Amino acid sequence: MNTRTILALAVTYLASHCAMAESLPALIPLPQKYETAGTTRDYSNLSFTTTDKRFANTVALANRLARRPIESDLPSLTVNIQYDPTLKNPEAYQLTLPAKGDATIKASTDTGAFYALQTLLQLTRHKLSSGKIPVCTITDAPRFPWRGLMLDEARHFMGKKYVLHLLRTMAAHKMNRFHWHLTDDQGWRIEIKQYPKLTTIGSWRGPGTQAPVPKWDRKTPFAKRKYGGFYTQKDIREIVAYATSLHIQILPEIDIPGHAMAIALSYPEVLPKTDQDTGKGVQGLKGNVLSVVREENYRMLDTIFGEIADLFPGKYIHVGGDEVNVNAWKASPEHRKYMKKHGMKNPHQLQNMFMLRLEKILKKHGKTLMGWNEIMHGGELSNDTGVMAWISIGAGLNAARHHYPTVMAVGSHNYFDMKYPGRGETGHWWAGAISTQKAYSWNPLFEGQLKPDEQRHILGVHCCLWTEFCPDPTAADYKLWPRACATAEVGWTPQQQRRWSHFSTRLAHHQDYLDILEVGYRIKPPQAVIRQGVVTIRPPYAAPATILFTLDGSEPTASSSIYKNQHFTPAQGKQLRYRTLRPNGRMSKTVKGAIREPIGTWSKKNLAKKGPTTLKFNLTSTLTTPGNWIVELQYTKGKNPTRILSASILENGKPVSSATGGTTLDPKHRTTRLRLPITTLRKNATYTLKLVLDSPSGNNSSGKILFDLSPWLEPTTTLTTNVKHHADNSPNKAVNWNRSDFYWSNRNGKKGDQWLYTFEKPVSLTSIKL
Ligand code: TNX
Repeated sequence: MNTRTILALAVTYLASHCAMAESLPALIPLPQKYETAGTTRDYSNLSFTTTDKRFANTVALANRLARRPIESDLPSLTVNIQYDPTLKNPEAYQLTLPAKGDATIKASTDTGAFYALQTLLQLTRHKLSSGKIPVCTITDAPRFPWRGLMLDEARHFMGKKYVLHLLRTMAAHKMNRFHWHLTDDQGWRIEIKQYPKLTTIGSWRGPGTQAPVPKWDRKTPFAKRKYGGFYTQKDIREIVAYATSLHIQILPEIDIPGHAMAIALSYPEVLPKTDQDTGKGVQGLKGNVLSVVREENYRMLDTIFGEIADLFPGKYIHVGGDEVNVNAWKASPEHRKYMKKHGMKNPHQLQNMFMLRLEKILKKHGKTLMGWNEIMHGGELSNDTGVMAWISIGAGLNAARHHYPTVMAVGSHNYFDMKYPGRGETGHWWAGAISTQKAYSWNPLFEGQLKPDEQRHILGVHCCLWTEFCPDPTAADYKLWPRACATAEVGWTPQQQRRWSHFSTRLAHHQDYLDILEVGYRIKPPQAVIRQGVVTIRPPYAAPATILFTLDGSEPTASSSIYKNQHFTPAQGKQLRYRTLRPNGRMSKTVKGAIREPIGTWSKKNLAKKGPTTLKFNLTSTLTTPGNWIVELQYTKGKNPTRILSASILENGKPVSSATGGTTLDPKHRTTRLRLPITTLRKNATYTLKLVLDSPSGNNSSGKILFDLSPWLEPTTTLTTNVKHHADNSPNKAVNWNRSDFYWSNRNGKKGDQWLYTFEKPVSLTSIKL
């Protein structure tokens, strides 16, 4: 190769990369194929045309949405929508934006054309005034046919305006299934003409009603007034029509036979007659499980599902089936008699019998049953019954192995009622905190664990917003977005094209589009870091961001100082308060203080091939004060479990503080910390941190090493209790000061429970949190 060829190659390489960086379309979900020469084209307005009737709806909608109120000499760009039968996937499209002449959209259905329009709207950021469009060709089709989102309106009622807004936001991300959790213990939200008490009684709770205030509302304004609401059938028809126009199918859910307290309060006769205490279900409630042997209940359900089937055009109706307290049946003589008569050994067989009868009722109304993964308990179901896996990935794999159409809606990656990680974030955390990265970084197909004929049964992905801790639309938008942007891409984009780093960069720019759509997404706050004695603030995301700060401990407001790479001292750092400001005036949560940069990492590069490794880090500029210093290991990835054997602080080469025995780090146990108390520091001494890590099965493991002063006292404690723990969340973990470890029992507290804290040395405490 001569110099010239090499130069030419280098230029081509650079050109293609610059083109990518410059024209990086902030599209979410990322299309299958995006080809561009890196040039752009100016235009004023977009106008859509077609000669094919099947695209009439999209053309009308497009002309309405894409109109930009601008005055300009530039020509408008005509987009022709054409029928292309070679596009086999009904949701596929091709969008061509040439340097000259008309643009084209090709699709085989109106849905495909609609998705091309969504891509075009994102590309042009319509309403933003730049009027530039990249010259490109996009060839696109979804990876999964099911890309869903669930909203629980039983716990808190959001109302029609919010639902319409949510549907629009979903469609903008090419999500096509809206799962509407319309009933639960705390409320029934859909008018049923033949059972009016479901809404006159079942939709209301709190003062002036028969329904109790749920525990999550006891400290809110909802505890003080009658709370509730429901959709009339007219509202439902309007919402369904709107969803249909956005190519979204609605999956209504009536949660039975458990989670049925709202039905039971309206029509108490639906409950089993019991001769013993039923105990409480997982969520601490009684009186919320329907009788499955009372014939009248099936007539009632037939009527209810008949009305529902008429309202919703989709294929499936979701019947819940989760968390049923089967003790309600065991405590009933009629149910015991039924089991005996039919040779049933366990009450889950009753649930199976109930589901088989519901399958028939739904079939009669032209619908197919779908339910939460517990519907698989107690026996086989029909082949076409859909299973929505929530409790674990394993539950989804199990359903796919049984060849049920399976939707992956697993708590650990898709439950957006879980908190975001970070201080000040609220919400559930039984499935762990869920970052946008976590929502993004998984592959629902599990090719390594499912055979191809099992993978075929995975319909797609689905995120869920349960609303116990989400009282209103503002909270709902915050919890859903941008995590649901991640779900949308997991469902749409081929796995080999998905990269978190690429996605997070696109997401940073995509926020402008979310602002246009008026989505109240969570704005990522910046983070201040201490590095070699200097405090700086790191920007929150990879797009221009405005950061507001104060140094007097007050909450930053729109008129506070704007951060421009100033340096602060660690003492100022303690007073520092800062947050992100968006162009529309919305702000992130405020963050206080600064964190220390990791002092190092471990990975293949510095770990021995197998067995123990000693790592050393200079602490001289870090160790500025005596106190309870903590070394924390945060696992990021890798197959081989790694353990910290010991940690010590060396003063001029001699250990002055040591600790041993951290937990083994793996994908389930991601952090461990050891305490290294320092009572005195010597002037001019050199300090070193010495760690011994052990990776017995190989060095495929990596993570960050943090070293910081503990904000707490952290006395050595043991905890003993007579309450049984759940899984490996044993009492000793609750007092090890590891934020990710906790003690967890599966039952509520009761009289006679004891927790005994023993401190190694006397301490003075103001409180103990349980
Ligand atoms: C479990 S997921 C439930 C819901 C709760 C949710 C909270 C499922 C089928 N049942 O009733 O709202 O956890 O995360």
